[in-house]
Amino acid sequence: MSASGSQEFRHLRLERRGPVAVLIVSRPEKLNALNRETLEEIDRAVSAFTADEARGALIVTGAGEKSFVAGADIEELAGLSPREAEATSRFGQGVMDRIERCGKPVLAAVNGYALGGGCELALACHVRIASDNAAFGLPEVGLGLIPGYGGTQRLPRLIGPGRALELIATGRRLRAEEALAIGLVSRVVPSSRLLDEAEQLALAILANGPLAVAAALEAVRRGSELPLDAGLRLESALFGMVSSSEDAREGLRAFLEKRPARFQRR
Ligand code: CO8
Repeated sequence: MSASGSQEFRHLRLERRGPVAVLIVSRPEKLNALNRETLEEIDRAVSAFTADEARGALIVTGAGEKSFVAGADIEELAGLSPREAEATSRFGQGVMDRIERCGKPVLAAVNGYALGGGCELALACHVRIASDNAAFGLPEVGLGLIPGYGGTQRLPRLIGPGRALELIATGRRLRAEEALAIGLVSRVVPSSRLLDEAEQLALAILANGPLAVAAALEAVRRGSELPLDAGLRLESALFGMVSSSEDAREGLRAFLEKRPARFQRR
């Protein structure tokens, strides 16, 4: 991620907080809705983050205090043929997949409306924390559509099919406290504290062995698609792999020597 990164984007801002990158979706006049160009920019920013060895974690948030991302851009959706709609859905799903598979922790700091594609963007992140004014929902059925950026698949895996179907079929909006109660987010904090809390959480993750964190992300992601016995085998295989790293040797030695570990990502 270059120092002049933010100049490369029209609808994003990129900031750095030490080892943490912050991607701010910024189309405030449209409540940060995802048009095609914004999705493409997110894709580029995530791939730059993935390649950037100096940045270990990414926070995704929205500009302003009102909205994280208010969905896909409805004006653009209205002009799509069925074939284009399917292709757009596949493209958006690919962007979300690349976030989920980037190998480093991605945290959504949900600072207001996370509706439709915005909720799906948050779902593709590994950790979600919300400000107390956040509102979540998959309102697509109210537009005569269904979620198309992974919502019908990731929401049930996260909160269970019964609750997910209720939310998807009614399209109703839920506030931060309810999102916390059903496990859609793991923390709710005052709006003014949101980015600091997300950064603290990112730094707490970064204090650990990066190869171990990457293996844990992979175990949880791939394991959620496997039967239990295959998931357990995957866990053991990754455990064996991580155990052979210098970082694992250093982590164990540091504990025994009663000192903090110095992980080197190898
Ligand atoms: N797309 C385009 N423009 C939007 C969107 C959006 N999703 N959301 C808000 N805006 C625009 C408004 O049109 C308005 O623009 P303008 O000032 O030019 O009229 C501006 O942002 C401000 O919005 P509001 O005046 O509506 O602000 P309010 O505070 O009154 O309301 C809401 C805020 C409740 C968030 C309201 O804007 C709203 O309901 N937005 C739409 C939410 C929604 O339905 N999202 C789901 C969209 S569909 C989707 O995400 C599908 C994803 C999968 C796609 C698959 C590919 C084919």
